[in-house]
Amino acid sequence: MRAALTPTSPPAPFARVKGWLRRHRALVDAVLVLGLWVLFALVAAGHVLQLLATSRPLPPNLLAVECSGHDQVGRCGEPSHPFVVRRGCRTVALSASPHSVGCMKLIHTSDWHLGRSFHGVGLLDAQAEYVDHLVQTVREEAVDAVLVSGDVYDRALPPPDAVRLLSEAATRLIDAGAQVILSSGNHDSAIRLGFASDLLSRAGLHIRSDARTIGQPVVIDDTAIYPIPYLEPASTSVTDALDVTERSHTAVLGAAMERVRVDAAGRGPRTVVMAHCFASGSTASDSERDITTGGVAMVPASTFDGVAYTALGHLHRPQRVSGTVRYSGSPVAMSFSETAHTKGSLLLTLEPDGRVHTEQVAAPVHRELAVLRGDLDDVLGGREHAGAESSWVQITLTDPVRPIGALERLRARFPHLLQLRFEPTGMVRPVRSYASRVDRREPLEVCCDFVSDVRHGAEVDEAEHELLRSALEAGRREQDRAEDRGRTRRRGAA
Ligand SMILES: [Mn+2]
Repeated sequence: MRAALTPTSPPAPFARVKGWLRRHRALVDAVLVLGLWVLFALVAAGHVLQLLATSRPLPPNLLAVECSGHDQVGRCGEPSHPFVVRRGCRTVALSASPHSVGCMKLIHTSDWHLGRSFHGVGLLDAQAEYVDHLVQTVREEAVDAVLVSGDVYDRALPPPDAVRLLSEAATRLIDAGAQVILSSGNHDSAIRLGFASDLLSRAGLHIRSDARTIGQPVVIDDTAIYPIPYLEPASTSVTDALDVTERSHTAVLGAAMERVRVDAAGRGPRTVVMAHCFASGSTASDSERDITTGGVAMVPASTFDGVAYTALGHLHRPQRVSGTVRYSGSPVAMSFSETAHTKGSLLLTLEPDGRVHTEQVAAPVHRELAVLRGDLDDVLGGREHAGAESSWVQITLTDPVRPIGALERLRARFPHLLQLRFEPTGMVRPVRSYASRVDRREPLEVCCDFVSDVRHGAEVDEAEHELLRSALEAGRREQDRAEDRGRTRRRGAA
């Protein structure tokens, strides 16, 4: 046979294995099925273990917010584990910080001026509306901290309603998941605002009004926030605390920032400063109490170099001084010069490398402002003024002769008329009274003009200007001190 002629070649190992497999088919099938089952069981057990280790029941009040391509971060308001990180359908952490997905969210606001009135009308309802909106924003955006850069109250001795509103605001913001950081402004009483601040900071309300604490940040995860209270250069407690001899805003803020930079050098890139001052390159409104005069109180924007973001207060118009130095502006308008402002807060998103994105979140408008000008008949009859009927209105009448009963007639159409002014046009310009000449002008400007007037027009020089400024400032501080001692000059008080 042909087969017998060629020697039988030994079967290849593959063929031998194949043969063996064919003979033991039942055994092979059993092993394969068992192996698959074991693998499946291991994977399943791994998942179950991982779920047991990381997944907890979701809090009912969870607010999930998309933060990156993979994870969602929400807040549940539980103090022990404020963050909930979800990956797919799993809860992967209950205590992780939002940094695990790269974002830290802050709200920058300032100049609440709680207790302020506007031409005799209290602004507390408007301010309470802003607080409601702020609490809602904190929840919706999962905000980590709310920064209020000074002028929390309108005056050293705030009215009881204003104190109640601040107390409620802090509680509600903390309940919504944010820490609250307040620094004092030139309107606040540092001591009064700073009451029990060490104790309150344990609950998430950080009040900084003492210059001696400058350089000690409020730390939230790896973000260091340095509140700088308003620094009055004429106050020895300020200059002593900062160890400076030169009594200027630039000197005291420069020394404060030096302390901040020393501490920040040992920390990560997420550093934020809060300050209350007049930075050069910014624009004032009519409702800020003067801390500036002839540039003396202006602080160069470069003072704040070296930190990721500077949250300024004092000016009521929202504005940008440089890319990372900004004013949030006041959330509520306090003068007719602010009619065109869009009021609100700044929502900051800090990236892990310290880059900051800012976005203005508009505040609710309690009542619009309107500024009208013209003859009485034009103002009363003008169809274009229909929108102003529900607004707080300032009207300037330009009739050559002051019309009789103008206020009553205007009030019938504009029930929220707050200010009526007369600027008659025509051949004869009546001599303006002192009251109208000094209306809406800063006291320092009036004093300087007075000096110049009695000197037959010779303007005040820089030294005289500075002298008048410090005299006025001393008077204001003395008035604050008098209020602090309870000796307010109330009508009828002994
Ligand atoms: Mn202010």
